[in-house]
Amino acid sequence: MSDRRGALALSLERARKGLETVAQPSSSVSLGVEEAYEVQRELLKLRTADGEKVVGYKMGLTSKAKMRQMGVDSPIMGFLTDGMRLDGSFSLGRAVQPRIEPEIAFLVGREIAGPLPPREALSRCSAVCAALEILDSRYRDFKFKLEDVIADNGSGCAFALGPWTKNPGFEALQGLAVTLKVDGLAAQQGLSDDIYGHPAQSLSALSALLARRGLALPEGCVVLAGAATQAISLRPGLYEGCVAGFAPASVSVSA
Ligand code: OOG
Ligand code: MG
Repeated sequence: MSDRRGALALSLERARKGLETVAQPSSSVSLGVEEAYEVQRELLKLRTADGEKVVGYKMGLTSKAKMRQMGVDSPIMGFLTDGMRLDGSFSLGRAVQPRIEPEIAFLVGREIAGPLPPREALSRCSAVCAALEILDSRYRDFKFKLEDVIADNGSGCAFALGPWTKNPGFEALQGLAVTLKVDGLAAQQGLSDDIYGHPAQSLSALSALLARRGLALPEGCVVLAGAATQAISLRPGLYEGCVAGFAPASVSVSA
């Protein structure tokens, strides 16, 4: 590991814990995508050394809505830990500039050692659910380039899952309305197809990104496929991530 990667990971982890923002690495150095993933790996080492466990992975920037919103045009992956999993509530005091977005999540039933095509990757998932992701960029003004956001674990902060439903198969996951509700009212609306054409395509892309780094998706692992809509700023209220045909994921946000 170069000192540069370790130092960047440490500054991002300090910013996360101290609820501060830092300058985007791209403002002073040219990282490149591979080195940015190495910074992400160093970040994960810091968190596992603190007792957190990896419970899954997230894909990000898999929809046109998100790519446009963030000005980044390439999908990315990040890790999810047990410390990021929410049990129905979230306090704004945990984050600096949080945003929320509706997602679809997969539960891996049989190891996915990629790269696997979408239908095959999906067939190894035992269950699917609606989910919510809370993002919190460690960068000033929530602005970043591709390498910056990869290093910062895809702006990952927290996630909530709805009840798991048996995997209904590829066709049944096409064309489903994905809605973010705030206090019962629709705030953002998209379709499952907005996630990389099909959320299973996102799973497939994740399996390839991991395989290039010698990693697989183990049984029991959770995958967030990426938001179908733009993310919105988080304020106190009741948030629901809804996917047609599935029970919603909900989070009550307090000041
Ligand atoms: C990057 C993370 C994007 C998604 O679902 O598209 C993401 C960001 O928008 O800060 O998680
Ligand atoms: Mg997301």
